[in-house]
Parts: sequence; C-alpha cells; structure tokens
Amino acid sequence: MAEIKQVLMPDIGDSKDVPVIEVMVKAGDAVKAEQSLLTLETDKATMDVPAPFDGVVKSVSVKVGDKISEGALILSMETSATETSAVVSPPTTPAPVKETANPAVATPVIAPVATPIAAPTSLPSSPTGKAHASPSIRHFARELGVDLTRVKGSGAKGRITKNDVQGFVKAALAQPQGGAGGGGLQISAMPLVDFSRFGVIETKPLSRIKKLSGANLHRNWVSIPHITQHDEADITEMEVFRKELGEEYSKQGIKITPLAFLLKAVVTAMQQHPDFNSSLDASGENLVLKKYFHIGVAVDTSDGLMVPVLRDVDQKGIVQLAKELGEISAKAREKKLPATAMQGGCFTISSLGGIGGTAFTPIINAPEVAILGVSKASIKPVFQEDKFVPRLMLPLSLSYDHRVIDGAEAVRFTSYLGKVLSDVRRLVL
Ligand code: CAO
Repeated sequence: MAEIKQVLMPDIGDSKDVPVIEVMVKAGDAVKAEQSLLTLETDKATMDVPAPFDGVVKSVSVKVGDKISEGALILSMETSATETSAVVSPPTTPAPVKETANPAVATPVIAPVATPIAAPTSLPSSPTGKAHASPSIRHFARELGVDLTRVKGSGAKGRITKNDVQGFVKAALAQPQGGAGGGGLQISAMPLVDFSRFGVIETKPLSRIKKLSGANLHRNWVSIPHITQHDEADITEMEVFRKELGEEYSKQGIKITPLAFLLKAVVTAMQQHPDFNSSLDASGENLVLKKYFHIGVAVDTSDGLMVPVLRDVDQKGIVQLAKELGEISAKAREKKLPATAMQGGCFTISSLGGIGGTAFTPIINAPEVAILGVSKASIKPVFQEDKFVPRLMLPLSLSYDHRVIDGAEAVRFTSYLGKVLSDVRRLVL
C-alpha cells in the first residue's frame, strides 16, 4: 500500500544552518535508497544526503541557498509498504538507518566522502588542478573513470556539477581515437555483471604478483603484434640421453628435465638468429642486439607466475643449468627471489610440458621480442623411410614480435631448434 513519508535533515554533528548547495531531485522523480537527494556544505566538508528508501518524490521543501538544520523537512516521498520494510536494514548500508518513532518520517544516513580514481591519460585536461565536488559527483565520476582534478567546475566557487562531468566525458569521446586518426584503442568497457543474481558467489582478491604481472601481461598483449609459430621437435634420442643423465645425477640431488636441454638449444638458435636476442630501442627505429644470453623461465607459484632469469646460459652445461633451474624455481616458490633475479632477461621459456597441453600462445615478456612455449611431449607416428615409426614429439609454440621478426625467420628458428633437439650433439658445436 502506498504511503507518503517525510524525509528529514539528519544529525550532522554540531553544524546548524548548513547551506544547501545542490538539489538533485524534483517532484515526480523515482529514487532508489542511498541515491543522493541533496548536497550540503559545512565549514569542514561537503556531504550528500541520501534517500533512506525507494520511492517517488512528491514535493521538495528545500532549494539551493537554503540553510537547514537537523530535523528540517527535506522532501516528501511516496513509498510502498514493501519498500518501507526494505529500508530498515539495507544490505549495503554501512550504518543502520536512523528512523524516528513516526513510521512515516525517515532520517537518512549521511553518505561518506569518496576518493576519485585516475582517468585514462587520453582524457582532456582541465586547468582546475584541485577537485571541488560533492560525494555523489565523486561517485558518479568514479563510475565513469573520470579524474575530477581534470574537470573544470561551473558551479558556485568552481564546484564540479554532474553536467561538468558529463561534458568532460563527451569531450573525451569526441576526441579522435584509432581509425583514421591513428593512436589509441577503442575498447568498450567490460559489462558490469552482478553475478550473485545467478547463484552463490565468493569474492577473492588477486595476489600481489597477479596484480603486478597482470598489468604487464595486458600491456604486452595489446601493444605488441604477436604471432605464434607452432612446431614439433623429435626428442626421442634426447630423452634416452636425458634419462641416462637423470639417473647419474639424481644421487647429487640434480633433476634433469627437458627444460635444461631447451635452455641450451634456445641459446644456440639465438646465436644463429641474433634478432631473437634483441629489443627495440625507445624510438622504435633501431634494434638493440645483445651479446649476452640470459634466459627467463616462467615458474608457476602458488601466488602466480614469476620469471627468474638464468645468466650466461651460453657458458654453462646441461647439468649446471638443470641444477640452477632447480634452485631458482625452488626460490621462486618459497618467495625468496630478489627483484634483481628477475631482471636482464633476453628471451623467455614458458614450459607447461610437466603438466600437459598440445600448444598455446605465450605472451612476449617485453622488452624481449620472443618467447618459447613448450607443451607435453608425446609419442606420435612419424613417417620415416616408407613407414610410420613411433617418435617422441615435443610441441613448441614460439610467439614473436612481428615488428622485429618475420614469419620466415620465426619458422627457421623453430626448425633450427628441432634440429638441435633431435640431435643434441649439435649443442656443443
Ligand atoms: N614433456 C613431457 N614431460 C615433461 C616435459 C615435456 N615438455 N617437461 C617436463 N616434463 C616432465 C619432467 O621430466 C618431469 O618428469 P619426472 O618427474 O618424471 O622426471 C615432470 O614433467 C615435471 O617437471 P617439472 O615441471 O618439475 O620441471 P621442468 O623443468 O619441466 O619445469 C618449471 C620447471 C619451474 C618451469 C615448472 O615447474 C613450471 O613452473 N612450469 C609452469 C610454467 C608456467 O606456468 N608457464 C605458463 C606461463 S603462461 O601463463
């Protein structure tokens, strides 16, 4: 049953005769609980008065410039009985809503001041520097990703209004982006989905490593033109040798996995194809060719992916590399790696071969220009000398920066890798 309720000015501490600087609703507006009704400005702060319940505004009793104190009538709202009951303990309200003994009179809880977040750097700049805006405007700006310090306020004392924020966004959208204009990515915003509407959910924060690596992965994925070349290497003989070595060195606690051979093979391939050991300089017009061979290895840890770097791989043998690999992956998993252990890489290997898979698209670890993904080796029939023979084939997935490396060069690189891995005697040449 519909009911008319009065919304009164809440208790805001010692302040009396507080100026109303903005009224956000008018008669006939449908409002939701927590929606801002008006903004007040005390000596110390600007604050919003939110609606204590859902309803339709019947009449507004205050206007901009009025000075009001606790208990003053702000407006009357028509609400249904069911909406009234929802007001008593709304799930998202941090403090209980104060209601007077009169069920037809409600006093809202003052909304806290929010902090704005940074906007994309492509948005136009404003001369204001310091943002002067009410919490509701800050909330509105935050939803749109607008940095209020860049918006020019047209209200009293330079106050930023809703129109100012909308105008700022319109101006930003009108800027040429992508297409014929060139720079910038026209990416539509991710839809905001309330998953709890569809079932039970739990929110789990991302680990610090995932947050850090996520930003880099995203940057690398959108800013580097990736191509992934897939190939296979016949490691049948290499595997026999690896097992022999494995038995010999297991007594010393050294585990020899295919990755130690891959490290060595990658370096010989880089020596044959020096562009794979390069980075683009800041101008994007020159290649910086490196004469050292430091190789990063992606390590899966409980907190996320880490990429420690093995130094001077060209100067080390398979057993030494296997030993160092065991040490750095253990340190990464125990979170004992210093930041310097993850710097200076020339090329990265990401091996999922111990787990499975047949192929994937690794993301280049910029400023490197290529990364080798390795999946699980499996026995396949290979046609040799007029018959199919069972061979152990290792899947390779090489992602490369197409600004630096052409497709032909990439497939020459993976073919060379296949050649040395199928005959590891070549690693010593
Ligand atoms: N094919 C078949 N078997 C393989 C293989 C391959 N390509 N690579 C490794 N194996 C075997 C190993 O020989 C070992 O077998 P045994 O225990 O019988 O000797 C087993 O798989 C486990 O190997 P491992 O994973 O412990 O060792 P590794 O040297 O291959 O890898 C490391 C070390 C640190 C790279 C790995 O543990 C790891 O973290 N991999 C995940 C990397 C990752 O997440 N990359 C994804 C990046 S994109 O998100």
